[in-house]
Amino acid sequence: MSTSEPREHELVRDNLMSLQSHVLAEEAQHPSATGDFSWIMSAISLAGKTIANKVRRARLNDVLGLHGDQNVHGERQQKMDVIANEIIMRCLGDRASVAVLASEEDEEPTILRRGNEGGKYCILFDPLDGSSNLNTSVGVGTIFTVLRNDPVILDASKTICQPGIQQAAAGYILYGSSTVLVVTTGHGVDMFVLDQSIGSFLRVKQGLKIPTGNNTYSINEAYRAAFSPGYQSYLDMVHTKPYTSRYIGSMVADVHRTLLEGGIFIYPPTQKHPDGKLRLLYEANPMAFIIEQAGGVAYSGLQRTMEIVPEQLHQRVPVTLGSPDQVELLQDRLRAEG
Ligand code: P6P
Repeated sequence: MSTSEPREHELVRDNLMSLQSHVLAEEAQHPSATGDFSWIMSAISLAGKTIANKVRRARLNDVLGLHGDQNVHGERQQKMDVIANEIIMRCLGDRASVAVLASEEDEEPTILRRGNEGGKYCILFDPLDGSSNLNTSVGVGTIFTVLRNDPVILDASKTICQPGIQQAAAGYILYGSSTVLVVTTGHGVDMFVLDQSIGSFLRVKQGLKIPTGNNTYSINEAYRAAFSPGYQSYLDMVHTKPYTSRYIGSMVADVHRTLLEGGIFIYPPTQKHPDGKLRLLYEANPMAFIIEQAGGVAYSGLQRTMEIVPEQLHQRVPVTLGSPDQVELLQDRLRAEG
């Protein structure tokens, strides 16, 4: 190599990149960026680190178990649901770029700024999805989506009812054997792992792509009797082929495995939840955004999840997401048998 050519050190290709550096580098690529979004990711990162610490110490701090009240949906609320919700509200609440916050734990959105008071973004989140698994140390997670605020619409509940295709960003933080943050801003999917020794999320994967060819399906078969014929026919099919079943019962953990290894995750309509159990705005849509950005597909029944026009904040939908080759096998049955 001539001395005039720039010398690329082998470590330069694989430099050490924190979430903060990554977000600032992304921001620098968009001259019109104002830094507002960077502030939001900074707040989400702080909330994730704080919740991770609380989750790991939950039994030691005696904050496992039920909070006592029911949440707004009449579901049993875990103490940690309340703690995680408060942490996120405190981390995001003072960011000038936030207009509206909406949580699974709160009936109504929290309006921080409206009209010309500023606030470019609305953040919707499930603060601790799968929290009922905490007492057995199963992976749980925070799911979030970032929507653009429309200051003309003064009714926050209308502003946040945007179809998933309008998401500005989405992600989740999995509190598992490691604390993993996965995020997309519509330009691919990036993955970070929390290095607790330095308190920083470090980038470990860029441009994640969901694998194909993995015959793994993830569904709670206990509800099979309530599934429509198409789902039952799909299950009959996979039972006759070399498939593996993996179901953790914590959406963030099940989707994260599906994203990294391929396969399909399914939560169909059931007798107890005829519209499906999972929430469109702050569970199905953010996960669908990530999976699609990674080259996968996401449906609610036969409809693309991200094209559903939401009617209310806590709306539930069926969820089918994963590798295109796997999802198509189910969609075929739903089209043929309903
Ligand atoms: P089921 C956890 O309670 C949750 O909301 C999701 O994280 C998970 O995918 C689903 O419910 C599990 O529901 O009915 O199989 O226990």
